[in-house]
Amino acid sequence: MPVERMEPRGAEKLHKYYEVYETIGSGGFAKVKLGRHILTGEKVAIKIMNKKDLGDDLPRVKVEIEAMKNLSHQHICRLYQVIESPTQIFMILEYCPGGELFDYIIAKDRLSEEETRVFFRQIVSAMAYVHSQGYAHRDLKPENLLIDGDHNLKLIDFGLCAKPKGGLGYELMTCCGSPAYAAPELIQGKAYIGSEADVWSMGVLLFALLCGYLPFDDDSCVVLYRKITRGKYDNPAWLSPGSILLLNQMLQVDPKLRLAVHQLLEHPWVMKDYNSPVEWHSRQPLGHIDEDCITEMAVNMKRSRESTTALVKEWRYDHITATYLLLLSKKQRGKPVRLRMEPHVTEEAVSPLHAQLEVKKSLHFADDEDAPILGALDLCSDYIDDCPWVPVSRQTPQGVREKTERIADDKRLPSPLKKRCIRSPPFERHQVTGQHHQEKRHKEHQHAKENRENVVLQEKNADTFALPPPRTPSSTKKNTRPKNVLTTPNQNGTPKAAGSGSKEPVKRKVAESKESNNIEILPFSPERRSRSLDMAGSGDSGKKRRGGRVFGSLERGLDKVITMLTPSKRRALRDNPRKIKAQYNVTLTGQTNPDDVLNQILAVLPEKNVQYSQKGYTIKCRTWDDFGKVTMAFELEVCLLHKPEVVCVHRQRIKGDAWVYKRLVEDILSTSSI
Ligand code: H91
Repeated sequence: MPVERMEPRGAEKLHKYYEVYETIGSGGFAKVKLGRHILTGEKVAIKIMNKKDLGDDLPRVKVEIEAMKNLSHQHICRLYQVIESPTQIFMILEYCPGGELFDYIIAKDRLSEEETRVFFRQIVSAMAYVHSQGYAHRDLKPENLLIDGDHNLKLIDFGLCAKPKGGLGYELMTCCGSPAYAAPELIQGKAYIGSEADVWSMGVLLFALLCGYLPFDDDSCVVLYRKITRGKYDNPAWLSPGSILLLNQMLQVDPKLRLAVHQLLEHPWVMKDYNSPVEWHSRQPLGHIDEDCITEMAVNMKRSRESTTALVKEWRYDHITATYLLLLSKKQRGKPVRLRMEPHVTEEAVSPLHAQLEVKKSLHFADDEDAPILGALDLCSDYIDDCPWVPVSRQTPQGVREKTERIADDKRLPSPLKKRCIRSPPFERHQVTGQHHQEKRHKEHQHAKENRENVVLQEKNADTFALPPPRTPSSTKKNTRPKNVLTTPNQNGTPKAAGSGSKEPVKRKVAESKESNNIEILPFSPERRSRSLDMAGSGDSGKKRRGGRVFGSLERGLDKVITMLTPSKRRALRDNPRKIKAQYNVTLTGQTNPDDVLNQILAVLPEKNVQYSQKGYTIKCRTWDDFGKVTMAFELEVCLLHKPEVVCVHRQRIKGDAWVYKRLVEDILSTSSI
């Protein structure tokens, strides 16, 4: 039998252990989705890569995986599991709900020295550890630092980390890497020490934290390289003498004159208010085995603790490693060290954990307030268009069609959104024997099947149609002023002219609102930037038309999706913008009419050479280079803030350089005069 048929395909394996939700970002050739580890109930980030797309970058992925297997530190994103198939690689990673540090900085414009210090100590801690393990990161930037649930930083993206030899430096010499953070010796093609180059990048990062922009920046790579090699930058007036000194010591063109990481650990600026050096040792060293986690796994697997320990110690980065590390993470956050128990064991002898998971699709997270909801809104993303594992429907189209129709008509079956409400005692232990056991097993199987079918239905729907038709038509435009901004959704379905009703004096964006998470939401401040925007790909990209999916013609299946939605979500789809809480990536407007805001943005996009597609209050934006390659993808969604009830714009970068994105969105939002 060919190997491929004997081994479960990567996608099947993934779905065996994880529930997979919406795309939360992308990086290079990877797509990142939110997921949940079924046995522990823990959220994870799933980095998905197609080997074919990776091409020559495949070795980089291998480098990243090997590095992450060797690194275990409180400020480094943890790798839990790697699933590889002949065509795909899935990396299961620690989930960081706070998103990128980059977004946090730009949401606050810049950070105070005190807050910068908190973050910078964590960066120094992570880097000292990385270097102590013999690695250099070589791609340090705020996009590669994520914020976890406790507001701590986690370093990601070890794809460029390696011993400083060979072609990896070349990547950073070209303009497509992260040249703004690259050390002078690196861009000059000199031999360099990785840790010294990392300190330079940390200096650039420190500057970005304290100032909200880059010390060396230019649209032209040649000019940018010249600025970096000269090492001259301006210190803005708000920097303290201590900050100016530290930056100067880190941004030394001669690497031998630059501070070393060990000097940073106890630098006076770093120690201020702490009076203690940075603690860089791992609080979770690789060799240590936690007995509580072993006990729980041993019970679950019906194995001895000894053999369970031996299995875990193999560190194969399979579901054993993932279960152990996720249990440990639960324990460290003070949650019960519990796995979902299944009363039965199947013949599949490889491992009970492995065997039991078939029925665990019925696991629900009713108690989890922020459990992701797989609704049509989440599925409409046309960035989620190429997941080979998703549509079981593609594998058995006939059967699925029958099932989906039946499900949609059958009001008794649980809807996907009811997933949140159905309580199938996930983390309770239950003794089930005899007939009860049989019945329960049957029920669980039924339940699991129904749930799976619902997932299939949603996923299939995602393929077939993106959104129910809005009250006004969707549109896809490129480089042309929207002829019909009349397409804006509004209360009575009457088309409006662009900007109509927005003739009132433009109110400046609200800056004083403090929300639950204590984030002061500030508008972008384009005036800080001296330079006007000159987007990559702004050339004649209008000539290029992308083939492929078109939003719309969605009527088929509309009713089914609507039926699956909760009343509030249904309302959201039809008439009103989404109501959201304040987040980092939200810009408040002073306006109260969401349609006006939407129209104002739509009117500006063509001027900025942004292609967009609008569905309801969401605008998916893209820019292209002259070769037809997408240089930037992001979404703007007009929403209503909960309190105060004002219109706001939720932004999400999907792809592209973070600072170019920042400038473009600043430009769009300020030109829209919202
Ligand atoms: N950038 C370099 O957008 C552009 C939430 C979110 C939450 C995450 C956990 C791990 C990773 C990303 C997460 C994430 C890439 C992760 C880890 C490694 C890695 C990659 C991603 C983006 C990709 C999406 C990210 C942020 C960085 C979100 N992301 N929202 N938890 O290599 Cl090691 Cl690519």
